[in-house]
Amino acid sequence: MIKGTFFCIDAHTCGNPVRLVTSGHPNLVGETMSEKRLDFLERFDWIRQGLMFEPRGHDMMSGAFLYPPCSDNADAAILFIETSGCLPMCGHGTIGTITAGLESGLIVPRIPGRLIIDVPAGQIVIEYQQTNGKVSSVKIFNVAAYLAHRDVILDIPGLGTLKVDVSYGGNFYVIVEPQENFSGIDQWSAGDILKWSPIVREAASKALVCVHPQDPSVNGVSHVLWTGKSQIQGSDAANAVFYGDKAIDRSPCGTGTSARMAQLFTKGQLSLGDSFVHESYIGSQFIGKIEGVVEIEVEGEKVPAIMPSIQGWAKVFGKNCITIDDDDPYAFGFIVK
Ligand code: PYC
Repeated sequence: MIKGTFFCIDAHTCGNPVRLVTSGHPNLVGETMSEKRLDFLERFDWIRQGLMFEPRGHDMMSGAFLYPPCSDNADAAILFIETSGCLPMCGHGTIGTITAGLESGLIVPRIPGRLIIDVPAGQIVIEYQQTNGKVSSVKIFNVAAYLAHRDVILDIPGLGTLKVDVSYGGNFYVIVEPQENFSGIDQWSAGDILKWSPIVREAASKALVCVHPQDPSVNGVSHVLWTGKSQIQGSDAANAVFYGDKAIDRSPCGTGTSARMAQLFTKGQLSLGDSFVHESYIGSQFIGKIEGVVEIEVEGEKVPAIMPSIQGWAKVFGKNCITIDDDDPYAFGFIVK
């Protein structure tokens, strides 16, 4: 029996996939996108698995549903779906969703060039450029980002000790900079990153508590951000972000770039107003900027946070109609480990 039929627009943001699902939206319970995200995960996760995992998706697949806004001031809302679950926020996913949504007419702005979007992590503002129907650039004014843990020593069996930071930019990131037991992403193969990331993530998860102070449903270290020398002219830094079970982000990673800027700001290496061109593992670039500085309260203490922006582009390349039929033994997908 066919359980669902989903029309999709396929795009990529600086190389990383975004599948915007344009029909087959389940009705979600909740007042906010955070509550709707939890409802989706509890009752409709088969849709994510069917559309993201092989054979309809792949290790890097990620996507989104557009929903009506939850807040009076917003234009629309986004639910992110990924191989790893439903992220509270996804930068490359937002850039792809906004591009595909505007170009297809699914998103109609109240003020041309500007959108307010509800996402599970909070509310974001978008500024975009569109000429003759095509969107050439999307800038996200992201949720507050902050350094959650600094200079933590992790013991990684087979690799040795690593000194890491954990920073929040819409998801919690373990950030690993070059040091004795890690020579930098320019020296490591993709295979090395895929091998060590899950081990580092598990070690960080065991050692540290990461819970967002304003929304406890946003918790846990989900991503590992490795740094190293950049290869492309104009980049201020380079990174490779690991997520899910086997994915390296092909884009420079929007929430990762936000987390990295918060880390560098708190450690005195970036200041208010600085821009930060961040390079991905395939050499694509996002332009980050520290737009504002605020304080947030974490466990009764005021900690510095930044209001980051991230600017990038996406290209739409196809449309498809995907069915999930429970007659198919792989209706809900699989992951090869
Ligand atoms: O761009 O925020 C991002 C992201 C998260 C995981 C993959 N990309």
